[in-house]
Amino acid sequence: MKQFLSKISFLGLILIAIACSERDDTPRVEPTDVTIQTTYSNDFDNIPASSVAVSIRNTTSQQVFEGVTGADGTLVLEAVPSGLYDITGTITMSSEAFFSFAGYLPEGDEVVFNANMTAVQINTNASSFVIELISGRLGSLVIKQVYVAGSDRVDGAQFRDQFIEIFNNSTEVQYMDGLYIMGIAGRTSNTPADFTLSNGQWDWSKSVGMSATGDPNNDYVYAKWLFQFPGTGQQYPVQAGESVVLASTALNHKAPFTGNNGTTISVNNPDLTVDLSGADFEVYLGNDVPQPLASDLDNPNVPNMLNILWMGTDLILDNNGREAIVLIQSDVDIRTFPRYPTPNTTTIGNNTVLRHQVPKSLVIDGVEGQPSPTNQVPKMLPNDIDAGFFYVPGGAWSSEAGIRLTANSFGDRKVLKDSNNSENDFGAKKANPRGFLD
Ligand SMILES: [Ca+2]
Ligand SMILES: [Ca+2]
Ligand SMILES: [Ca+2]
Repeated sequence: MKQFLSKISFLGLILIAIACSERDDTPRVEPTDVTIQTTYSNDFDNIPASSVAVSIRNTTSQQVFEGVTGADGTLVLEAVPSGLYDITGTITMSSEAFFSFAGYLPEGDEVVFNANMTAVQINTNASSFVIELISGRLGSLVIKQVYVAGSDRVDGAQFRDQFIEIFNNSTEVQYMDGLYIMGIAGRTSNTPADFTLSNGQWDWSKSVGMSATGDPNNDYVYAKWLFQFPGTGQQYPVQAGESVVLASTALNHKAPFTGNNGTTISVNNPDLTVDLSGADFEVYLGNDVPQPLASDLDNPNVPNMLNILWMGTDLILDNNGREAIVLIQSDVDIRTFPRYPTPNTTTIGNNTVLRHQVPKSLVIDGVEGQPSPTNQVPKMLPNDIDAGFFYVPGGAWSSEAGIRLTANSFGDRKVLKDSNNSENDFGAKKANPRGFLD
C-alpha cells in the first residue's frame, strides 16, 4: 500500500514537472485577459457601443467566452487560452431605442448592428481588439424644408420663389432618379357633406368607380399635383447628410429677370426672397399649359421635373400652408395607376381631373402643413405618415419655411429628426435653401 502511494506521488511529480516545463518553454499558451472594444461604424462617428453582446469562439476547441460591453463600449474576458478565435458582436435596438440613439425612426420595428472578425490570433501579445458594428442602410430620404408661404406680394416674389428641399437622412448614398413628389388632394373645408368623412375630408370610397382593395381613405393617398424626378437610375446621387432643392423656378429671385412675355420681373426687397439659381431640379410647364406663367423660365443648367399632374401654371404651392407633400418610390410607373375624381364628382366628363391613387406603402416620407394651430383644415395624411403638422407663424407671404429639426451630428453628418410627426419634427425660420434650423 505504501509502495502504491509512493508510486502515485512519483507519477504526480512527473506530471507537475511536465506541466512546469511546458509553461516555461511556451509562455504564449498562458491564458490571458482579452479586452474587446466595440464601436459603431463611421456612419455613427465610431462612437463606443455599450450593451453589445460579444462572443469569442476558439476555432479549434470551439470553447466560447462571452459577455456584454459596458458603458464605455468595452468588455474584458478573463483567462482566455491562446489560439485562433472568431469574434462577433451584436446589438438589437427597438425602433424607440434607435430613435433615442440617432434621432429618427428606422423603417422596421428594430435595428440590428453586427460586428465580425474571423481567425484572430489571441495570445499574451495580442489581447486587445476593436470591433466595428455595421448595419444595412439606416434611414431614408426625408422632406427637410417646405417653403410654401412665399414672400411679400408687393416687395417680395409672391409664390415664384417656392421650393421643397429633400435630405438624405440615411447612412448611404441615395438616388433621386425616378422618385416622385406629390401634393395630396385634400379638402380644405371642415364642413361635412355626403361625400366627406365626418371631419370634412374627402371620403374617397364615394368616388365614381372606386374599386380599390383595402380602405380607399387610409391605405392610399391621391394626387393634387405630381411630378417625377428625371434620371436613368444613378444620375442624381445624394450623399448621406446632403440635400437636393426642387425649385418652382430655378432662378435668383433676388435679382431682376426678363419673363417669357418680355416683361421685367423684380422684387423691391431682395432680403425677402431666395436665390434658387443653384437648385437641383425645377418644374417647367411652358410646354404643357396654354398660357405659360411669365416667370416660369427654363434654366438650362437645372434639370426639369417630368410633369404628370399640376395645379395652375407652375409648381404653385398653397401660400396658406394647406399643403401635404409626399415623396414616393414606385417600381411601377405611377402614370399607370388607377385614377379617380374627387368624391364630389357625380359624372366624369372631358374636363374632370382624375387623381392618381397611390398606395401609402410607397411613400418614403410625408409632411403635412396647416395655416396655424387655431385655423386647421381637415387632416390630409394618414397618421403613420405624419401624425401632426407644421406651420409658419408668419403665415402666407412671410418668407418663412417649415424646416426639419436637427437631431444629431455624427462627425460631419447631420441627422434630422423624424418621428413621423411634423409637430415635433419641424420648426419655422426664414426660408434658406440647404440651411438648417439651428
Ligand atoms: Ca417653374
Ligand atoms: Ca431647367
Ligand atoms: Ca418621416
